[in-house]
Amino acid sequence: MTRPKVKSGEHELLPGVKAGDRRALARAITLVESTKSEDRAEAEVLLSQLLPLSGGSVRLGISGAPGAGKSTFIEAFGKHLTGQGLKVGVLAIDPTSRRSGGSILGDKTRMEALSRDPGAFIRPSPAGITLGGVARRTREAMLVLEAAGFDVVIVETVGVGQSETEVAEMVDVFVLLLSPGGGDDLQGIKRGVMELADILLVTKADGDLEQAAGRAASDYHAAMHLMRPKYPGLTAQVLKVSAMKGTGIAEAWAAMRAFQEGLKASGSLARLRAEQARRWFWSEVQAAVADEVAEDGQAAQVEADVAAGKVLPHAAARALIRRFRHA
Ligand SMILES: Nc1nc2c(ncn2[C@@H]2O[C@H](COP(=O)(O)OP(=O)(O)O)[C@@H](O)[C@H]2O)c(=O)[nH]1
Ligand SMILES: [Mg+2]
Repeated sequence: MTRPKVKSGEHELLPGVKAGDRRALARAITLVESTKSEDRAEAEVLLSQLLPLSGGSVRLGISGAPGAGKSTFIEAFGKHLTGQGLKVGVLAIDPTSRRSGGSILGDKTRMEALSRDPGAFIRPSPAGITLGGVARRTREAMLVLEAAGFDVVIVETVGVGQSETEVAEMVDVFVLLLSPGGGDDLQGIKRGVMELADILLVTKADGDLEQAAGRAASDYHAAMHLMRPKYPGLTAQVLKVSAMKGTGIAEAWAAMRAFQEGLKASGSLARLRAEQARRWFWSEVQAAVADEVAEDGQAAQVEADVAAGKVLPHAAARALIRRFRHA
């Protein structure tokens, strides 16, 4: 294959992505997910051409413990949005899917209607990507979807690990789904994840679970008032939804949109996105420096010395960088 695929300055996937062509979108995302260095160079050409077209989406993070009802909710919510003529992209981050092997399949069957919807584009987690690679891949895939004119981009993550913080750092509105009757320990959801939430949705507010959902909603409402708000004076809203009955979905969307609009009107959105871009930049600097240094012949020996307790990591890192800079 000849690379990069650029004709008269334009990447060959650019027109297709701009037109929202699904094949072009899928290929573009595969390209940005690739870790091969020749693909990386090509991805950077494409991404730099997409960047001026990006930024127009409502960026939503949706998190919650396994079983909280994320897939079912996203399907109903996505259909609600496409029903209004909006284009919806869904990017999944699921570090557990590689181990259990089951969740992607589950998501696929549950989001079947949405994945067939011409107004929606669903991209499951790629297999074999490192957690460190997840953030970049997702941000860049988000950029591709934005450039393609998607109105809403949803990043779905499982509420069990550090990926929540990473997702909260790339979206405008972070939504946490909690199922009723999850128990006192907040269903294994860490307090830290609760603190990231801009909006809490108590799921499965139907049938036998309806009462429990009401109780859970008041408990969470009380709990959120005891937490330090993410934005001064702005306590996270708690709403009840039933993806099964389709209730609360429109209200949830109204709350998310109002939240994002509020951030926009106050200038907070521009500041938030600028801060996110700054942090992303510095994490890329760290990753790039680490990559370069790891290739240095001395690095393995210094690492072994650190592991053996002969030298402290901080001192070893500084010494290695110094040597590297003068090389
Ligand atoms: N009663 C009820 N059950 C639901 C609802 N949403 C999801 N569930 C059930 O909860 C379970 C987990 O849902 P799923 O969407 O796969 O959760 P995820 O792991 O967070 O993606 C499934 O058995 C769903 O059928 C709902 O609105 N009402
Ligand atoms: Mg799921």
